[in-house]
Amino acid sequence: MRKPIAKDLASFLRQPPLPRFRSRLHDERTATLIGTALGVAFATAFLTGLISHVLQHPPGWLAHRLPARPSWGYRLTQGLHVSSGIIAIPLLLAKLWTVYPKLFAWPPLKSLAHAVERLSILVLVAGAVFELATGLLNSAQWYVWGGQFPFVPTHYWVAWITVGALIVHLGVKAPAIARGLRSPKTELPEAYQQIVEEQKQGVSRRAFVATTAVAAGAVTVATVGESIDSLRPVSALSPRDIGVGELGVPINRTAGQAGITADLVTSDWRLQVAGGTRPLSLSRDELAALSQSSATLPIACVEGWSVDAHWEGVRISDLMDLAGIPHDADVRVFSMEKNGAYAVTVMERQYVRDRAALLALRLNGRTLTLDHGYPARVIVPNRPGVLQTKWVRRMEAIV
Ligand SMILES: Nc1nc2c(c(=O)[nH]1)N[C@H]1C(S)=C(S)[C@@H](COP(=O)(O)O)O[C@H]1N2
Ligand SMILES: [Mo]
Repeated sequence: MRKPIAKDLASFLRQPPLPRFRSRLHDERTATLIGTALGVAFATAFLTGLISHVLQHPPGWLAHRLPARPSWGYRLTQGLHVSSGIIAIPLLLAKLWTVYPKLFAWPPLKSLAHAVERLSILVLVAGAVFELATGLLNSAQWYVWGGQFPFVPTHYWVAWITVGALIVHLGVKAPAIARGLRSPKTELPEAYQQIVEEQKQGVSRRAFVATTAVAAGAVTVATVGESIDSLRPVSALSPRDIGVGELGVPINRTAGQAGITADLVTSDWRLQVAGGTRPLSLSRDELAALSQSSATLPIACVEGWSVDAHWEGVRISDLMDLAGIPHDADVRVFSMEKNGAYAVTVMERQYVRDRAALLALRLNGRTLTLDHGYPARVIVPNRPGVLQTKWVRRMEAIV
């Protein structure tokens, strides 16, 4: 009596009745085509993410080598970072759909190498989903994780883990990728030839790849207007609308959110410039009476939006000279803000001494508004928005 059951079980285990997938949409070529586009998007997001990380948290050996030019450098790389992440979303969905039949592969683990491969894919998919989801939510300023985990270091370290898994994946899949990249016309295996005919009724690979490309293009056009002004009218889905905001510039954190109230910046506000041979304490009128400079520089937020603006104020280099601060000094900038992550920032000497770097008093032809950093704020070329300190009260040479 027992034997047949054991036999059945054995044959069941050898070949369980799992679904079979024969469509070309799940084959190596489709996976490779979509995977290549996804790989390019991930590589772009990773490299531009590294740039952003280094600019915000420069390691000591690099701190003085980061260039203050071109002034639009960070605007470009961070725009690319956010758009490559957004374009990766439809690409990742298409890729997962293409390869999900592998979930039903049998046996699930053939060897140690196979186990490592599957584990790397698990890490890769989980990491990719995490990065794209947190990045998208962050660009929309929807901080759903609250105090659960800090976005910046988590997004940064998960990126490394994901890229590590991606490299393992590419190594393991190199032969399949090579096959997938070859022209299918010359390489059609026979068994495959036979099912091509019966598959012709379904969605063709070309249609699937084209649909994916259209979806990827559409999300890009619909969002990239937050950093390319001329595309604003068609960018209905931008995480941020750069048209909203006082004086033609959006506001990432308002004075209210930063705890800055109008009565904090009454007439007794003074700017302190310390650490040099001639410490300064200047009222806003005194700052405005100094020689004024102007510059057209973008605010490029790490969250993706960016916009060019015309700034007027005192050249930071002039101010440092006036205070007797040496040319090779880095400067610490203090905001009136008490507890924010950007209340105190460091400005390395190459930014301090750039001729376009300003302690701005005016924006787009008007006095700064409180939300834009009145009475005075920093604007420096090629730096992330988070370092463009608002409501400055003190600048101090680091000696
Ligand atoms: N003191 C202080 N400065 C700050 C911030 C802040 O939270 N506190 N936010 C920064 C961020 S994230 C950006 S993008 C820019 C935006 O400047 P804006 O609000 O004038 O557009 O200000 C920066 N300066
Ligand atoms: Mo920002």
